[in-house]
Amino acid sequence: MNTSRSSELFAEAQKHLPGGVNSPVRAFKSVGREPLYIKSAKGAKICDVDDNEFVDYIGSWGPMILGHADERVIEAIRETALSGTSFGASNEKEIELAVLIKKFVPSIEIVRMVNSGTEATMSAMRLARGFTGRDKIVKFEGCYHGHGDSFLIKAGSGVATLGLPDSPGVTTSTAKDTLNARYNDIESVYRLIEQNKGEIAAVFIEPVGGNMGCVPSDEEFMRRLREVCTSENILLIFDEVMTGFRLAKGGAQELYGIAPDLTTFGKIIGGGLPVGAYGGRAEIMRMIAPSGAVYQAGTLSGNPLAMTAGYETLKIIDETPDFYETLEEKSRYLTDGILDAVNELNLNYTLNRIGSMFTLFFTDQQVVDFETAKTSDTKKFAAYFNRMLENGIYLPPSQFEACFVSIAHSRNDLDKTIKASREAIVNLLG
Ligand code: KE4
Repeated sequence: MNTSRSSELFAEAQKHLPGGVNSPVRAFKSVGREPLYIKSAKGAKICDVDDNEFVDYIGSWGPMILGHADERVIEAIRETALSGTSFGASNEKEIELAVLIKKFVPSIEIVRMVNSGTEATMSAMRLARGFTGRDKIVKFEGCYHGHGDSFLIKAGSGVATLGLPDSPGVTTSTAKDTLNARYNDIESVYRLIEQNKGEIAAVFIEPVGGNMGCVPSDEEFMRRLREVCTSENILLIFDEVMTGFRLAKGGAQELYGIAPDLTTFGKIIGGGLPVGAYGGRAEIMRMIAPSGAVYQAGTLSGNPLAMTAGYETLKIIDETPDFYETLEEKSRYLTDGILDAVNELNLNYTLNRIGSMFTLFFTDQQVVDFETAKTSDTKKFAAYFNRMLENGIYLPPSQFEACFVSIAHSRNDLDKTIKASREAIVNLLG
């Protein structure tokens, strides 16, 4: 596969950007090759600067659930842009998007728009501390909540991909207020609560882990987590930046039938433009300035252009009959096909899937948390990734990420992926 133009661009980029990229996981470091430079995308396909075309399972790390460059979204963005992109003032579109988010997610009574998932989780954390008067937070090893200092302790996604236990620059005084529990292990939560009685403001969780690879939470675990947070007056915060509007209209909280106190959003609600949001119970959210004393602000928050992209995306989902059923069908067809080859070859790799999120782990262990995810053979993953790329399939360049199926993936795309996966696995066996 000719990637000479990408190579040239990467060499140039490294003179100007840290590691040549604007987000670490894109550097392809853990798969031992240079990153590709993408010039265009449409539907389920992306095209690089050397005119190589791929079936895309990154979807910009989740936002592109409709597929890339959906005409209706592009047209709405174009139309809005003609009247200006950002005013730094209130506008009708921010209300429209807020109303739609509340329609989809009943636990949201009040919501604040921000510009990224990281901003959403950082703000939700400050709010939880302000509301409870407590300092500590509980997160789960392997979960990733963006790059806010308090979350960069045993985090997933790029932190795990690069094998960084924690990040320099996070002060010990910050780190001491972050407690790490084990995903799907309620006893580890109980122990932290006992050891920090009355000091924990919130438990942050990805209700379905997407940043250690795809790791769904156990229903009983989630039920007991809700229960103990309620009884201990600890806010339960669902980080649905990835799962929001991905797994169902109401996200993972709809699937699990659990109402968190706060939820953070990102990705899909921006329809490909930078949007994050956090919201939840009115009595909590009203503490956010200017209705309350907890400060949070943003120059581009709620700008009409990004609001339009998000609103149009959610509206299309809302108006497409059987949207999630179709997505489920496509995703099941794909992963059944991938597993057929794995089973026929008597390999016992683990494939976790929930809705249109999935990960093939190169381990024979059940993957239920970060520890078991880390038993995966990342060298095998890298070889599989590169073979798939050569075969025209673009997967997340890390064992510790989730793949995303969009509504635009055709049967032909899925068959091509299944065939490529079978070939890549046979190739692994040498
Ligand atoms: P952003 O700040 O990247 O918009 O959102 C941070 C974030 C928060 N919470 C969850 C559950 C997330 O998955 C993310 C970001 N996800 C990664 C992909 N695993 C973004 C990709 C990247 O870092 O380049």
